[in-house]
Amino acid sequence: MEDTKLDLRAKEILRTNDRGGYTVPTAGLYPYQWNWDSAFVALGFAAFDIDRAWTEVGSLLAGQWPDGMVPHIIFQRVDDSYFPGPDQWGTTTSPPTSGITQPPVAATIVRRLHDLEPAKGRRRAEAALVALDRWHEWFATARDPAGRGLVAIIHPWESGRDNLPDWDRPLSFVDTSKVGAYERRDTQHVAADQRPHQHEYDRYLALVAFGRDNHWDPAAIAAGSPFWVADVGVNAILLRAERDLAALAGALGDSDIADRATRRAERLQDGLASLWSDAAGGYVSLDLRREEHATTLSAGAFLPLYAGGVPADRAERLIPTLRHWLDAVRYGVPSFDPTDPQFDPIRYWRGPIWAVVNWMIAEGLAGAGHADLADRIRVDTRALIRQSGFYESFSPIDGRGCGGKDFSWTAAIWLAMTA
Ligand code: 9WN
Repeated sequence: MEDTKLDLRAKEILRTNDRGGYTVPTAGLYPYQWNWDSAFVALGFAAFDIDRAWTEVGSLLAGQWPDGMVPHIIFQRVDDSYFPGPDQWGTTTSPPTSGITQPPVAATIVRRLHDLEPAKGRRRAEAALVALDRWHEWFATARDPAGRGLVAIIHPWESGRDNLPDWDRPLSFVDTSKVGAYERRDTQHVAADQRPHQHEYDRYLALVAFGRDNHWDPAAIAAGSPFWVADVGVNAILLRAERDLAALAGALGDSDIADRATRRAERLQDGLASLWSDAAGGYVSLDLRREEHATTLSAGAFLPLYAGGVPADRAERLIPTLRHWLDAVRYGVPSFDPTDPQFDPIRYWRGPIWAVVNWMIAEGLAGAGHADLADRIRVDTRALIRQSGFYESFSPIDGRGCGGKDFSWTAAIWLAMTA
């Protein structure tokens, strides 16, 4: 298909997945509103319908909890084609939501929407600013009670990179003996070899039960969650989001929020530095219960470049590693080290390429003065979509589409990379 037709198709996918003020990631597999998907969807809509982009942000932030958390799923309209649904989460909001969050990419995108048309977006940017500040403050308190500058995730789903090999060891400590029988719905939509294994799902559900049994109380979860890990992806995305929130607050003349976001960013900058592993040769996740760094690299290793402020000697190690990865596969960027034995080109976050991660890595590279590499990643992303269509993810080996098709965030990134 020619690029002009793909532009039209991308817009059509966003329109078709629009359920009235919020957008589902894809029909069938994911029938609800997801947090970071919605933020990227807003970026895509911004290429042709800025009002609709702001509506997406508004419906996402309307799901904010009283304590500031913005949930990972908003169950706008109950649909049993997805499991686990509202009953398993046992939250008490209306509409119901999950009890966990997702990578906080929203502030970065809200800043972009505002900057596109500052006068037109002012009122909605001001409302979003307050909600985003509360969400980031929640991260700083609920997920970093010790104040070490690293926020914890309590479930692999909070990383958005669900079955990354980084979670294998921390998950091995999660007791699944009380997980009863259940029916997975994901493998009814998508081939099982492109989805997480059953033993991982059992642990995902045990962690949902832990949160539900503790009424999603942040203090109880911080004290006892069997999974308490600093994901390099979430920490880098939050640091970038704090910087963007501070800039947005400055543009809107809110010095209180600007100061708070700047202070939080300074703390996160120190925390992120502690995720560097000389042994792995890059930034990795850290199991905060055991003080163990992950021993392998994922695409998250490059996200501190997107956060900004990576010291020159560390950037000098990351860039050759990225080039080496790109030379090892046909398309970049694989979600996991393609030279590691655990790499699997079609199994979800253990190898496949994700357009949204490519967008963040390319933004980071461009900002760090590596325009050539940023272009290469954008060229690959567009080539994958031209070859295979708007899939959820893609094999780095042969470019085939994996997971759900006509996927909202893939369409959004096509539009964002064209604009
Ligand atoms: C669980 C919606 C979401 C993405 C995640 C992706 C996948 C859900 C699932 O789909 O996760 O949240 O059921 O597999 O891993 O990043 O937000 O597209």
